[in-house]
Amino acid sequence: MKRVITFGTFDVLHVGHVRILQRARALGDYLIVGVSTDALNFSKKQKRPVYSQFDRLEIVKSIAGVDEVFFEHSLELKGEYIKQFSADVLVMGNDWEGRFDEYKSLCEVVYLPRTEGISTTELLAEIRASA
Ligand code: C2G
Repeated sequence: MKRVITFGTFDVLHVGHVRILQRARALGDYLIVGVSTDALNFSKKQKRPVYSQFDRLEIVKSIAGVDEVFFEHSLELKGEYIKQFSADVLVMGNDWEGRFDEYKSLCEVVYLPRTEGISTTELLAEIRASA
C-alpha cells in the first residue's frame, strides 16, 4: 500500500485543486492532505483565506479520493508530517519545483504540473471586477 501526502491552502476550491488531488491519489493507494492553517497563510502571504481553515479542511475531506486530512501548521514541519503519516510519496504542484528536494531522503518527491489558466487569486479578481 503506497501512501501519498500533499499540502495546500485549497481556498475557494476550483478544478486545479481537484485535479492535483486526483493525480496525487493516482500515484498511490491512500491520499493524505495537509491543509494549511489561516495563521500559516497569513505568515506566508500576508492575507487571510476567504474560507476558514475549518471549512477548507471539511471541503477537501469531502473530495473523492481524499482519505485523510490534517492541519499544516508550518512549512518547516513537512519532514515531521511525512514521518508521522508514514508517507511514501510527497506530491506538490510545480510552482514549488525543487523546493522540497531535501525530503528525498525520507520519501519519493514528485512535482506535478499545475492546471493552466485558473487560480484562486485570478478568480477573486474576476469576482471583484464583476461584483
Ligand atoms: N494547483 C494546481 N493548479 C492550479 C492551482 C493550484 O495544480 N491552477 C495546485 C498547487 O500547485 C498546489 C495545490 O493545488 O499543489 C494547492 O494550491 P494552493 O492552495 O495554492 O496551495 P499553496 O498556497 O501553494 O500551499 O506546504 C505548502 C503549502 O501549503 C502550499
